[in-house]
Amino acid sequence: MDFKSGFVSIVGSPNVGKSTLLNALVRKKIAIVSNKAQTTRNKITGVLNRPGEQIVLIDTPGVQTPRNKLGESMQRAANEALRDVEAILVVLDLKMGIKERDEALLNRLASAKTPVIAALNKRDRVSEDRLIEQRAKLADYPFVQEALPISALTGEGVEALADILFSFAIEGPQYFPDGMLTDQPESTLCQELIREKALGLLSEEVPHGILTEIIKLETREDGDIIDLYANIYCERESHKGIIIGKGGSMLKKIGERARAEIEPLLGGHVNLQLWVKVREGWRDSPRAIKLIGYE
Ligand SMILES: Nc1nc2c(ncn2[C@@H]2O[C@H](COP(=O)(O)OP(=O)(O)OP(=O)(O)O)[C@@H](O)[C@H]2O)c(=O)[nH]1
Ligand SMILES: [Mg+2]
Repeated sequence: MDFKSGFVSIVGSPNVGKSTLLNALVRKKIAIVSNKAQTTRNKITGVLNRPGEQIVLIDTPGVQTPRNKLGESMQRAANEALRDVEAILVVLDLKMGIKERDEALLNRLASAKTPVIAALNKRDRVSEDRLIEQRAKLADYPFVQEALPISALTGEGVEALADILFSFAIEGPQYFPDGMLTDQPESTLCQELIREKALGLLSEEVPHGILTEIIKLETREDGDIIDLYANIYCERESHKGIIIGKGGSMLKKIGERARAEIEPLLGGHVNLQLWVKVREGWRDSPRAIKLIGYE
């Protein structure tokens, strides 16, 4: 029998759980997650394999009005992901409810020729009544073929969703070899994990202005230790102080949490060194945006 494959884009408002869902479907953490909006900054590819079939998922940045060049790149990435795919998976947040911006997105998808399915996420946080109420809202969007309640966090409904995704596979090539679950290199995963820990620990406006950059990733000659050096950029001198913390305490915490996840990923002891630097207005700098993976 011929191989079957297809692309499915994951779209939705910020913070609804798209990346959490990507990780749950792929069963590996390939995208970082945080409770701050606009965590994902680029397209992230995840691969689902079944015998003779493959679905390539594309996680996208949450849809939001851009305020700088980075925002524009993010919006473009999310828009591009709607093209040339077998299906579009819209993630909606049951807890927050279907809001104006979700409706704006759904309205845009109405004219798409691509099949649309919805994941009603965070089922673990809401009552049956809430589910019924939110599901009723989708009656206004009859082109949505399925609306499946799930919890990306607990895994409820995720396998059933995977079954639906595989139903969109059509005759086609195996795009990714067995065992390759993402297109992201290890250095990108490390860079992102450091940013995730910073996002989780910092509050207010600081997280949105953070950019991480790996400047060295090298196993020492004796093979025992991996040197990982990274810069954390922020937009203001005052933010730099917050990221470093009293006597370096915050930076230490970010480093410890990042190392705990990076070591199993790289499979060795990691000597992680972090530097905090100020780069004003980097979100409007093409060079900085390139670091995130945009050409
Ligand atoms: N309770 C609950 N929380 C969830 C669920 N899925 C995601 N979350 C939480 O929702 C927050 C946002 O998750 P993300 O996966 O980063 O959301 P996202 O849609 O990728 O966000 P952006 O990348 O900013 O667009 C995190 O705190 C997650 O832990 C779920 O099913 N249940
Ligand atoms: Mg995300």
